[in-house]
Amino acid sequence: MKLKKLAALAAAAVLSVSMFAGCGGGQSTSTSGSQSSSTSGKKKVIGFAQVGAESGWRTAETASIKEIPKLDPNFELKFSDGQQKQENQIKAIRSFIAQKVDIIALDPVVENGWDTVLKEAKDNKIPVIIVDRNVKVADESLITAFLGSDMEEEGKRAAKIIIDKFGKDAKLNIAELQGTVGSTAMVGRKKGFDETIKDCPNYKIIKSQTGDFTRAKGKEVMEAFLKSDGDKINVLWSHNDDMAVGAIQAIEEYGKKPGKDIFIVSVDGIKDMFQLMADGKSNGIVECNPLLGPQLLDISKQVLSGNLKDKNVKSKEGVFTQDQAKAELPNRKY
Ligand code: GYE
Repeated sequence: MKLKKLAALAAAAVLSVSMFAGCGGGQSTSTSGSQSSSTSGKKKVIGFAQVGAESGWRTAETASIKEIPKLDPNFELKFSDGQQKQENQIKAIRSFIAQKVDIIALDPVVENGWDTVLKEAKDNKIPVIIVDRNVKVADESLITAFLGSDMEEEGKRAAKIIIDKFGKDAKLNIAELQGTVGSTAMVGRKKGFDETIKDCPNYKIIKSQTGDFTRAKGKEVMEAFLKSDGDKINVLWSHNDDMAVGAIQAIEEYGKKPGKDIFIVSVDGIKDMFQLMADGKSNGIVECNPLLGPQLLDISKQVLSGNLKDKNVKSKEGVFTQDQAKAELPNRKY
């Protein structure tokens, strides 16, 4: 026990040094809302370990989470950006434990590898709420609650947009841009999509590679796909909008018309993608809601008052096609 506490304190010290150095540990931590509960004895503190800043979806989620102290001044938020690295997120959790936060909220970059650090949180009696992506742990009691989307359902919805357009018997060569390997968003979306197209004997995924959910990598990987199979690909299935935005640039540079020569479907629903769809350059969006701050606050209050209503809370989302893009654009909040 003593050793563990020392390790946690050391991790906190390393973190605060890197904070003051400006970057250092490849991870940044910030606090919003005044005085922590550990010093004032009043405010409840949520420590949020974020994945990174890889996409428009992520930026919107971070902004929504940072609203928490404004929505309820009895709450303070400690926010850490893991820069897409699990090791940074583990350090952040250890620092939150050392700072004795009231709740740890984790948006995990990948699903596996959290057992040890979440056990440390449990040993220190700090409830853990998993947000957005999920974790796989042997002991479910390490998790107090989960809030996020049904990623498998999103993959199914993406496949259905394609089936609705072309029918089950069409001959299609599909290029797939995968999200971060081992993340729930990638694993779930792939599974849901693959299972749904099993009914379509001539749908073939001829290219499939990760673009790590970023525009830059989406573009780079699509360029490589086009170079080898540019004349064969007629559908692009992208696990998120940002990679599709990058891929659309690659398709245009290659001399093809995105949305016409290549039918494009992606997940998230960021404004940039709605704009591209309104311009006729993409064909379908499966919405994934990043505005999770208010729901996280609500669940945190339930947990702290000992009245958790539901251990698994799903966020609400829809599906949009090209004909709806112009009308929906002014309503987009992210
Ligand atoms: O779709 C993607 C982001 O985990 C749901 O992560 C999230 C995904 C989102 O990078 O844009």
